[in-house]
Amino acid sequence: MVDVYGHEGAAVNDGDGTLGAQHRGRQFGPLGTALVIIPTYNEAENIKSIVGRVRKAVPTAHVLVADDNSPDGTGKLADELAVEDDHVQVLHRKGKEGLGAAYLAGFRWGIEHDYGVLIEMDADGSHQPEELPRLLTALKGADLVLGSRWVPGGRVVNWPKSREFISRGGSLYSRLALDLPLRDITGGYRAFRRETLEGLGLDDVASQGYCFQVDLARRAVKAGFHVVEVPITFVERELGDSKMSRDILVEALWRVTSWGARERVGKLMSRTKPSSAPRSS
Ligand SMILES: Nc1nc2c(ncn2[C@@H]2O[C@H](COP(=O)(O)OP(=O)(O)OP(=O)(O)O)[C@@H](O)[C@H]2O)c(=O)[nH]1
Ligand SMILES: [Mg+2]
Repeated sequence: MVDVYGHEGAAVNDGDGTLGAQHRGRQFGPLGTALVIIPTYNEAENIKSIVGRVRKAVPTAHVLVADDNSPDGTGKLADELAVEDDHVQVLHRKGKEGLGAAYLAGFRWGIEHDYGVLIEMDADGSHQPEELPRLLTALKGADLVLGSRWVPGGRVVNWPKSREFISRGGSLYSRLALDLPLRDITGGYRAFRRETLEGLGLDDVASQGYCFQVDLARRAVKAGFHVVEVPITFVERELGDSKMSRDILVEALWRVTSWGARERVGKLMSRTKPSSAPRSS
C-alpha cells in the first residue's frame, strides 16, 4: 500500500488502520454501516452475481443499485433482489445520464440514509467484492481508499495491452497535470467515509466517466484528506457490453488539461501578486 504522501511499504496497514491513525496524529472515528453503490446500465447478465458476491463478502454491507432505466431489464432484476433481501435497495433513474450522475445520486441517497461508508463498485465483476474487506480495513485509518491497479501488488487480468496503455497513460497524465501523488487516478473501486464526500463539494461536480473519478480524487487530495491506495486485481468484464466510449476519453483529456492549466495559472498569479503586507522602511 502506498499513501499519497509516498509512504511506500504502508502495506503493513492491512489489519487495523494503525498507520493511518498515526498519520499526522489524526484519530479516525468508527466506520459505521457501509453502502455499496453499483451503477448499472444494461447489466442484466451481471447484476445477480455481483450483488450476491457483495452480500457474501461483507454480510453487514448494504447495496444500492443505481439503474438508469436499462432497456435490458436490469432494474427489474434488481427489484427482485430487493424483495428477497432487505440489505438491497434500488434507485430507479429516468434514463441514461452517465456514471458520474448515477454515483452522485447514490451518494446523496446514502448520506440521507445515514450510511457511514459509501463504496463505488462496477457491476461487471471488474471490481472483486472479495477484496472489499481489505478496502474497508484500510479505511479505518484513512478518509478515502482507492483500489489501485498500479501500485505494487495491483494487477489487471484479461486486459489487452491497448487498454492497459490507455489506463496507465490516463493516470500518469492526470498525476503530472494535476500534481497528484497517486498511481491509479481513474479507477472506480473506492471507499469513502461519508465526511469525506461531504467535504468534496459534490454539488458542482459535472464530470462523467473516468473524469468523474479523477475529479473526486483531485478534490480529496486538495482538501487535505488522507488518501490511501490499496492494491487490487482488476478483472476485465466477461459478460455484457462496455460503456466506455471515445467521448468519455476526450472529456477526460480536456477537463484534466484545463484543471491543470487553471491550477498552474493560479499558482503563477499568487507568486507574482505584490504582497499586501506593509513594507518596513
Ligand atoms: N447508471 C448508470 N450506470 C452506468 C452508465 N454507464 C456505465 N454505467 C455502469 O458503470 C459501470 C462501469 O461501466 P463499464 O462499461 O464497465 O466501463 P468500463 O469498466 O470503463 O469498461 P469495460 O472495461 O469495457 O467494462 C458498470 O457497472 C456500468 O453498467 C450510465 O450511464 N448510468
Ligand atoms: Mg467495466
